[in-house]
Amino acid sequence: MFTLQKASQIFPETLRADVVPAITARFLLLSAEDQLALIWFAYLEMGKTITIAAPGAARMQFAEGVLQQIRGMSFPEQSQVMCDLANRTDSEICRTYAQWSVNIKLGFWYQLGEWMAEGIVAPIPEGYQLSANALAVLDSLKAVDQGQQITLLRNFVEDMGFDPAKGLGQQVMEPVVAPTPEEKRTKVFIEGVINPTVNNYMDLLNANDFDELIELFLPDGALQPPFQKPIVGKDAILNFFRQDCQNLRLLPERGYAEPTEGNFTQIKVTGKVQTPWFGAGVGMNVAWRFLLDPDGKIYFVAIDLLASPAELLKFRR
Ligand code: ECH
Repeated sequence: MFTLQKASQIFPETLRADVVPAITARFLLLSAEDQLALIWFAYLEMGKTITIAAPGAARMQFAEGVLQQIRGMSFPEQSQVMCDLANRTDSEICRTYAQWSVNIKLGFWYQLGEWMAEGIVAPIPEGYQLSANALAVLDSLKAVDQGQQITLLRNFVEDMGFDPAKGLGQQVMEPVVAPTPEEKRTKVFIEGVINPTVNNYMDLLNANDFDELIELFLPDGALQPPFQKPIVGKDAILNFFRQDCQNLRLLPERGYAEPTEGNFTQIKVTGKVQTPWFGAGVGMNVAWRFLLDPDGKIYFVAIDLLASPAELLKFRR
């Protein structure tokens, strides 16, 4: 029988973008000042080719109080708050920040970035010199593809702040959007795979229909997001969908299904994913590795960020 551990190893030939955790680890060794300046330089550089969408009001309302508080501070105080966030100092603002869902955190930094550019919030000091290590990390970041770059930025932002409960505390998230009305939904076509569960998974996630989507999973089913531990059980997965997966665009391209032990089926699909933050501007190359039970329910699905576009075509035979 399959265990979670064993399930997570299906399709072992899939090459993930391991540069992401590698660069993240090097980034975390830098000083807070270097971290903030590096993100600023990376953000400016990326802004030349991709445009970030301004977050909606629904998302921003939760960060509004802290943002206004920061806006009212002197430049040195503002710089201190930003360094505290990067240093994960135990402070009021750092604790509040840690409770926000990742999209609220990104919206918060988006606003600070706007205010830094407008001179309302302390900028990175003019002529700031990155340390040699920070320069090397910035170079590595610039060398990876855009899907990997935005994943790195998101990781950096997600890890800031002070969380005494280490992610187990109450999370503040933006309101859940209504599912797309039936007549406006689209259907994906996956070359090489005709499987109702897999197609429904893609279509329901694209329609933000999380209540139906979760019914595709077994009660002890698991979902493993890129570079994370599996999320186990329907409640936890549904919570993750509502919090992290609104308005994603899944564009699966092709796949391969094969029977495996115990009448289970393993299916690998590759394609692209777009985030609402960058829309069609950034297509992340991903693989979905599904393990379905004999009734077609999802026991396990992993989403991997692929090392290179060549991985989109790699299927073991
Ligand atoms: C400034 C300087 C000071 C410090 C900071 C600054 C601001 C930085 C800002 C950064 C903004 C970054 C953003 C990044 C967004 C990244 C989004 C990503 C989304 C990936 C989603 C995927 C989804 C995959 C999934 C699939 C499933 O089937 C199941 C669910 C799921 C400059 C001020 C900090 C503003 C906006 C990478 C891959 C396909 C697993 C979710």
